[in-house]
Formats: sequence, structure tokens, C-alpha cells
Amino acid sequence: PSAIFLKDYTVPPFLIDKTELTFELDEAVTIVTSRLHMRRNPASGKSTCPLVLDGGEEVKLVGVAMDDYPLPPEEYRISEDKLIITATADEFILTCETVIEPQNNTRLEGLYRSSSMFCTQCEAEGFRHITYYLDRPDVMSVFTTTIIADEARYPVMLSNGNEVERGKTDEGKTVVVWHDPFPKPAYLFALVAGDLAVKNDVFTTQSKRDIKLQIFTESHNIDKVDYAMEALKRSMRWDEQVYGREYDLDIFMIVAVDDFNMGAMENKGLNIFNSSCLLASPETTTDDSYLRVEAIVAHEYFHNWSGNRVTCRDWFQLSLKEGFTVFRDQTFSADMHSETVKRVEDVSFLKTAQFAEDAGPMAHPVRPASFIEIANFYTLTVYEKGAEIVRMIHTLLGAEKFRAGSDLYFERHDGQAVTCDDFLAAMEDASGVDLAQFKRWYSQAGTPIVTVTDTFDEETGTYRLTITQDTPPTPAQPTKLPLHIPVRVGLLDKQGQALSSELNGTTSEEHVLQLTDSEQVFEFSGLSACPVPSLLRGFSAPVKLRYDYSTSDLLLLMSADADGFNRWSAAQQLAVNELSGLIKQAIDGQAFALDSQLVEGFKVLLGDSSLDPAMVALILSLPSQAYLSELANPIYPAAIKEARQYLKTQLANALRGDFERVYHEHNVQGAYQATAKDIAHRSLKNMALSYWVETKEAGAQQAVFEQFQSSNNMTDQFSALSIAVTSQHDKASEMLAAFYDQWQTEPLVVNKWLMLSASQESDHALETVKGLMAHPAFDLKNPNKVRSVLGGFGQNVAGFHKEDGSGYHFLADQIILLNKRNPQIASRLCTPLTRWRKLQPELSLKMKTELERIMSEDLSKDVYEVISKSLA
Ligand code: B3K
Ligand code: ZN
Repeated sequence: PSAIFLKDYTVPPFLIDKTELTFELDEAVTIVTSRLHMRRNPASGKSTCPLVLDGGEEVKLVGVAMDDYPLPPEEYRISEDKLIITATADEFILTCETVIEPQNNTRLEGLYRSSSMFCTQCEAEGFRHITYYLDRPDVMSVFTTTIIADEARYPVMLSNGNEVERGKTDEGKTVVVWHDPFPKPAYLFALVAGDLAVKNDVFTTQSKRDIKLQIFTESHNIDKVDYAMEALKRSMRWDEQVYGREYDLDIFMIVAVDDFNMGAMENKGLNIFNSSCLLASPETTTDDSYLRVEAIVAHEYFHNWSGNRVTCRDWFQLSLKEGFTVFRDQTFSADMHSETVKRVEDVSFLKTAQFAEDAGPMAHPVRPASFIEIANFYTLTVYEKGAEIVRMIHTLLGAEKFRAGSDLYFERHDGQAVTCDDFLAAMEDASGVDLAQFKRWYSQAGTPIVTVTDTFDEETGTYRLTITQDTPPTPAQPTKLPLHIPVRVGLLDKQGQALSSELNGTTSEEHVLQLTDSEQVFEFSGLSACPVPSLLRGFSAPVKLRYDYSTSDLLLLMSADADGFNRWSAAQQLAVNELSGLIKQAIDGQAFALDSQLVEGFKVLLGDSSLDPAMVALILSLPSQAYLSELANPIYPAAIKEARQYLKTQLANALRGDFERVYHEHNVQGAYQATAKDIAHRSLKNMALSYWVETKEAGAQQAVFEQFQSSNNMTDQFSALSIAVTSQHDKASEMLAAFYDQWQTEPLVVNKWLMLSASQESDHALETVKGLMAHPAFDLKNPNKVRSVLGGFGQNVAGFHKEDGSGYHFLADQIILLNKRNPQIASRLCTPLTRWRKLQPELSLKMKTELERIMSEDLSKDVYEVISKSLA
């Protein structure tokens, strides 16, 4: 397999003004007929080149015709998935008849079957698995889709746009025609057919148009879509109010499917969702999943403008739509709930997972310069770091100018396929802010390290910050240039009061420093004593901040900073400092010695009832195994686990009374509601329980068991179960078995059970996982189940990182097994193995051996790219 490069981009030599598709759906074979209204692209300057259409190896060509004349065999050929037609007129209609077998499509790209329905996934390059086409996002076409199927089995037949015709064939099959007036690339095409239940609603837009809203599921799930429907209406309203974006078609549909490689897909007017990201009910869905449903419904809806009306010129520009849309959904969720809590969660995720990606062999710029398989670039870098870039633009421009930039972007590029540079140009033109240097964020990979030192001049009352920036080398980018980094800063006195200071003629309690050089000095005047700096408030840039805070400074920031995010950040740093010492002691085989200041800090926190319980819970949640691994080099997984466990137990024993009290104080009564307030209480209650149980007191053990048995909602029940499993509760196994019995008919709950069971730490964890994969609840064809079991196992330190390498060997076996069946899923499973260079020496070698073993197989492009880059 070879790479393709952004620098080689050329405009398409042909355009397709209209696309007419006919699907004759059937269990045995599906016949797809396309009529493509094509013409040579005047902008390409190529007036004689052949027409090259993209296809897939499973697409069988039955016939091809030009302006209704069948082409003789010498005028076309098929070469490596491409259909090449040698001579064409400047304008013509190309007709292709192809045959596919959706029921045998295990890749879940293109047209495939999930349960008893037909559905599609075409982004990024799935459409070519349906029929021959110019499968690239800068070819935009008006689609008309005819679906022919047996109405008894497929009463619901959907595609993009509006239903315009319905009738019967001579054989009695039903014919439905859909027309989408908005030109779109093939990746936004969708088709669904099945025996589905529907929930209807209406949304009245700001210009008073009534939009028909429909959510379709298999009939047994239709009682679980109310929350998604409400979330959809909130999203539609929010996009009008915050971005001035109104919905354009008269109908908006969402369909839930069980077998789906990703979370969801923003097909024009017909979103398709992984059922795990759409269905919700109090008894079966946790708070986290409720919030996820809301965020993803919003995300896909927001794509209607940021992605569909204005799309990407090529796949290197993926972050144009994804970074912007993630930023939009993050802000939406913050507005619906708590801004600070949302920011902490997002940053925590970024610093754990995206920073790890940036430090590994797959590191790439937000706008990659090359790829072998685009499916591998739906990454945390493109999505989450891409969103941070948009957030920084928002910080640099301010809310008003940012909105003006967004308005200009949509107005200027409506109906076009454009680039990240076009987005920046609109932001610059509307605001007058120069983003020339800022642009490097799109092309330079790696996480910048920002180091801060300070001095105070008593005589002049001047406080100086010296700030340096440095981005470490990443694959293909050995040296880096300085970036334009916004650093939000506030200053506090030693009592925690906010201090006003003057910087460059502006007096304020907060400043945004514009970092543009590799080293810069900032002078704050008007101070009477040396302040404590609150740096990078709100995580104003995706960087690693280094400043030598004393423990007392961190305690002060944690209890008094005006920026809620930095209060959490200070607490996190305190815990990281504590844990770093403990991890080192564990590696060196020394006895653990704990500093008591964290205990004191937590005690104050637990006693302060004025705080948002959600924030208290976040502060109490110790840095995760994954985050500590990201910080470590080399990584000693068992030492990290041991140190975390020791700290948790020590805190539990020192503050046992506080945890027990807080547990009882935050017990939410009454019917379940997924509101910020109730979610906050539940999160603190369950966090307190997770500590209290570490004391091994009978009362705590009993509380866990009772909560498991008597909760009226999945959040509390599943928290109790997880706590039982992680704390090795006497009844953990009994509870796991009871949980399965209770929920075996609810696949989404069973997936949670699979995940938790696979993560249960023990010496025989691998046998447990093998047992799960042989369990009737498991299904290798279903990505959610594969992710649950293998994802759970990946977090199982004792099992996955077992010294003999058996955990790595097992994961490699599964990757090899899925490599051809479902390349996208197989490739994602490789992620833990890409970290091999950072692991402690003995484990590192064992992991490398498995990578080499995978490399010796006949690999899909997806897996080949990740494994070969990991070994390079
Ligand atoms: N745009 C889709 C991603 C589809 C990826 C397929 N490999 C989901 C989203 O970001 O909204
Ligand atoms: Zn998206």
C-alpha cells in the first residue's frame, strides 16, 4: 500500500451534476443502477484524459452505457478497483449496472445489513463499495434515489431529502423515490430499509417553517428515543440562536442501527446512529451515556451546516468539519449543563488520549500531509485537537468577531467544498485579526511544551513571566517552528484574592498573553507582593504547561482561583505530584511514603457544601491509569496501578467519615432525571462510595450491595457494580452474574457487562476474556461488542500487561482475525500496541514481537498503515 499526499491535490477532471440511483434490494443480491450526468470540469484543464471511477473489489459490474449506448469491452477496463473509460464526450450520461451482496458485507462500509435492515455508511470512501463513482468530497451532485423492495419485509424505505414518489412494480414490489435538492458529495449519501418503528415530532424554525422530525428504530427500542428527540430540538434551537443557522429541508430523520463502526453519521437529512449513541432510558442508561447521546445528536445535527452545506475539498481537510463541529457540540453541551464541568471532562480526555497520540508513532498534524488509509485519520488529533484550534480562534477573536467570521464562512462557501485555509481566511477577513502564524497549528504535529519561570521586583512592583515554547519532534517533522499560543493568565495574592495588574497598558484581573516566539517576557506592573500565577486558565491552548508550583500554591489555586477549570487543574497537579513519588517508590521496590497535604486539601473540599458537587467529584477522581501512563516514560503499568491503589486506600482511611457522610448527603431521591443538578449529586455520591468502600468496612460493603440491588436507575446500579468489581468486593462475582441475568435482553446493557467483566483484574483475566468471547452474548460481527470486550481487556493491567506477554499475544490474534473482516475495527484495536516504545523494557519487547507477527500477515491498508508506522 502507498501513501497519498495533500501536495498532490488536483481538481477533479470530471463533474457529476446529477446522480440517479436505483436500488433493487433483496436478500440474495442487490442490483444498483446509476445514471450519472457527467461533464468534463473546465477548471481541470484536462480535455482528453480518460474517466476513472472508484469501485470496490466486491462490486460486480454487469454493464456500462454511455448516453444509453452499451459500451463495447474495448472501451472500458477494470484495474485495481477502478473502472476506466477511455474516450468520453465533454458531456454525457453514464449508466452503470452493478451487483453487490450487502448481507456479506462485514466491513460495514457501503451498503450492509444490520439485524433485519439494510443501511449504509459512506464516509469517507464507502460509496465506492456500492457502485462505481467519483468518490471524492469535491464532486458534489444532486441525488435522486429510487428504492425497490418487498414492502412486507421493508415497509420503511428511506434516503436523503424528500420522498417524492411512491408506487408498485409489476411484480408487486414497492417503489419509493427520494430527491435531495442540495448538491452533496457521495459520502453524505444514505439509504435505510427495514421494518422499523417511528417516533414523530415537529420543530418550528425561527422563520416559522415546520420541520417534520422522525426517529426510527427496531420496534423494541422505540420507547427509548424521547431523550434524543428532545436533544435534537434543543440542538436545532441552539444553532439558530448561537450561530444563526436554520435547518434547510422539510424533514429530518435519524435511524438507530446496532452494527456500526463509529458513533454516528451526518448523512444529509438522514442521520444514521449507532444505537448506543441514540437510545436512552433511566433503567438502562447511565448519566455519561445520556450526555453522550445529547452531544452526538447535536454534533450530527450541527454538521448540516459545518460539513454538509459547506464540506471538505479533500480528506486532508477533515478537521475543517470535524474540529469545528466538535467545538460547536462542546459549547452546546456546556450551555445545556455546566461550562466548567464540561471543560474539565473534555480537557481531561484530550490530555489523556490525544496527547498520547501526539507522542506516538501515528502522530500527525490536524491537517495531515499524507495518509495510506483515510479511515485511520478519524482521530483524536483531527477531532479534539482540531476543536481546540477553533476554540483558540474564538479566544483570539472574542465571541462577537468569531461569530462574524463564522457567518462569513457559511455565506462565502455555501454549497462548496473548501479547505482549512478558507475557514481561517473567513475568520481573518471578518475580524481583521492576523492568523498567518496561527495557521501552523494545522500543519505542525506534536504537543507544544510551554515552560514558565517568574521573578518579582519588590522595588518597582513588577512581576515578570518568562515563557518558552518548544514542540518535540514527531514522525516526518524533526524540527518545529514557534506557534501562536494564547495563554490566559490571572494573578492571585497569597490569600487567594484576585489581583489587578497592568500588562502592555491594559489593567485587568485577567490577561490573554500572545505567545509567538520561542521565548518571550511579559511584565505585569502595579503589584505590591509576589503573586501566585493562575496560568493557562480554561486550558486556553492544547499544550503541556511546566511551572514549578509549590504544594501550597497548588492548594491555594485549588481552593480560591476565580477560574473553575484551574481549580481542578491545580488539584490534578497535586495528585500527579503525589502519585509520581509513589510510582517511583513502587518501581524501586521501596515502602510507600505519603505526603499528608493532599489529605488536608481533600478534607477541606469534602467539607465545603458551597461547591458544585460535580466539581468536587472531578477533583476527587484521581488521575487515571491512562493519564499517568501518558505522563510516564517509560511506563510501568503495574507500578502505576499499585501507586494509585495505595493513594486511594490512604485517602479513604484518612477521610472515611467524610466519605460516608458525603455518600449519604448526595443520595438523590425521586424519579430519575438527566439534569446537571441530579447528575452532579450522583457523581459525587458514587465517587464518595468508591473511596469509602476501600476502607473495607462492613457498612461500606453493605452500602455498595444495597445500592446495586435497589437503585431505580442504571447510573447508580452500574456504579455500584463497577465499584464492587474494582474494589474486589466479596460479592463482586455474584453481582456480575445477577446483573447479566437481569439485563440479558438489553444488548446495550450487556455491552457494559462485557466491558466490566473484561476489565476485572485477576491472574486469570485472559481466560475470563476468552470465556466472554465464547459467551452467547458475544458477536464478532458487532463492533460495540468487540470494543466492549477488547476495550475492557485493554484496561486490565494484570491481564493485558501480564509479564509473559500473553495479553499482547491475544490482542494480536484478534487483530489478525478482524483484519480482513472489518479493517476499520481491526485498525482501531491496534492503538494500545502503538505505545510499545514507551513501555518498560521487558514488556516493550514482548509487544514489539506481536507487532512483527501482525506485520507478517497479508494486511488490509488500515492495519498495515498503523502497524508499519509503529514499527518504523
Ligand atoms: N462524520 C462521521 C465519521 C464517519 C467516519 C467513518 N470512517 C461521524 C462524525 O464525526 O460526525
Ligand atoms: Zn463529526
